[in-house]
Amino acid sequence: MARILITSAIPYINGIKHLGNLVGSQLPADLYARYMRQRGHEVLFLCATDEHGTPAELAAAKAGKPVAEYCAEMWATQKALSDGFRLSFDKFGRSSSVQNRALTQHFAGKLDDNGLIEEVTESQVYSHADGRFLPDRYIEGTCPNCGYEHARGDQCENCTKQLDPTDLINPRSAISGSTDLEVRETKHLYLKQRSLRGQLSDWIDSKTDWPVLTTSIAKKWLNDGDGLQDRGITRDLDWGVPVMKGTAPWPGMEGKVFYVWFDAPIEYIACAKEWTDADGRPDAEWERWWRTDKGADDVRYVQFMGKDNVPFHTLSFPATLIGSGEPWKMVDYIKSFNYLNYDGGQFSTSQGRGVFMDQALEILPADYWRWWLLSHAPENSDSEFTWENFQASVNKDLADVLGNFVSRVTKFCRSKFGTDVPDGGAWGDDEAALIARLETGLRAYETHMEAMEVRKAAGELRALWVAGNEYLQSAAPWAVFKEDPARAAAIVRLALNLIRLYAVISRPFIPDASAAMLAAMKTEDDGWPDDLAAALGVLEVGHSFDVPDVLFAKISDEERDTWAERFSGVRD
Ligand code: B3M
Ligand code: ZN
Repeated sequence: MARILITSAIPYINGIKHLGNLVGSQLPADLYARYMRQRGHEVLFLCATDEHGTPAELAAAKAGKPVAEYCAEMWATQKALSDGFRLSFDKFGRSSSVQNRALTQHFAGKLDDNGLIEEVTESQVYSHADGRFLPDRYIEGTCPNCGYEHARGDQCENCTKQLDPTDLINPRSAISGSTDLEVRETKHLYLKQRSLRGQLSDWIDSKTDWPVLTTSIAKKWLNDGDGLQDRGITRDLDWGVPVMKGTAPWPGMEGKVFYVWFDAPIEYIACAKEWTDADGRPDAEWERWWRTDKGADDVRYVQFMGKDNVPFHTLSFPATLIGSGEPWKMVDYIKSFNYLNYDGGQFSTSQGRGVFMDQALEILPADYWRWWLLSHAPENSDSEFTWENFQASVNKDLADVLGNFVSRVTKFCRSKFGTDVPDGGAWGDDEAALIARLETGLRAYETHMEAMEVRKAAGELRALWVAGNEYLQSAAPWAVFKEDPARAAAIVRLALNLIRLYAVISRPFIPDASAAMLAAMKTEDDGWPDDLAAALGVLEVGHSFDVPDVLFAKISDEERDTWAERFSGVRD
């Protein structure tokens, strides 16, 4: 038995997440956590909301609420939705927690002690009307290159030219529209990442088993062009972790906060502390997951995230951990994802384009989405959600293959033998062939799950469902019954046990359907089927069962068209 620490990238607080966000980190992380628990490992699965930074402030302003209140409400909303999708976090924390505040300040202090922090004076745009410094992307103006009138201070969206706010013609605040702007001097803390370059490079080189997507992004930032840059870790904002050196004030940094990307990954650690603090357990409990001097050296730590988050997890956060000089657990494996697109374009939070987590659950239960999203996870390339494809997968895989198998077997048994596992007959060559096929498929499924090859795992699971259907079709107990009822009973006995097997092995993908199947078979998941033959004999002669309600309803063309229409525009 191993100990596995699993974190998902922590979703930003500024609104409800779309299905592209979900499949890019939280959902595959949940799949892996569920599987590893089922295999008997000790798992700690953490996620949280990422609550600091300008987007949080602006979203709160738009909602007309104080930012702390907005974040608390949105945390509750996101928590309810992750429960709705059956994301099995051991703790869904908050980066604004007192634990994260203390740890973030602690890390900054350690980095400073180790000579890795530098004070830099820079000039930044201050807006009198807004009473604040403006981050580059909240300054708008005309692009000097192409004349586009809504260019942002960091980049022109129209011609893609990288800009400085001072390049803009007629600059104005993107928040208030005010042109009453002034360039002021301000002081910030920089983390001297360049001096950690050698250590980071060695560490990344030691990760020979990482997915190409992860390693290629890490190496690009480490080596390309200017390479690793020192990084500003403070901001002139009101909302965030106040800049302190440990528990001491930081002279000259009053009123400033840490940059959201500095404190957000530290929340992975703080979240473990939130988890134990909530239950009043000692620090030793979370430290055994995070401190290599307190037992975490035998933890396997796996992170899940979208590809845009990879540089922060392969360079910035490791720089914080290494630079602290303390024995923190470093990540062992980073599973990263490409993007899921929506019907010919991109999912977009700011434009409200695509299907969002709350809307998805209004339409259909979680398992339908979990199955489609995971079986189409954007692993090796971007993938695309279309309503046709969603309908086809649900109807075929879930309704025709799995759902139909369960309903056919249980109904046939009820009509011919009643609702107890029937006695009689014996298994022969067909059953031996099926079991051999299942044995091969199940071990392949396990291999893909271990390796976090999500699509391959889904494909193998589907193939296992198909094998059962094909067996049932060719064994044809309904035909055999007339001549040889005992033989039909033997077939049904195997098929009923297959329902149980499917419930157990499908649990990580479709936990609710799995629970419904186990309840109908009046049985439990009592462990992974390491011994397949034994697992297919758990439901013994005389064991009673129920015919379950329809597990998966088919999506009609009309529903598909209605939803496609409903989600064709933007969300209000
Ligand atoms: N919140 C970015 C995102 O939502 C960011 C991830 C933080 S992981 C520490 O994609
Ligand atoms: Zn331009």
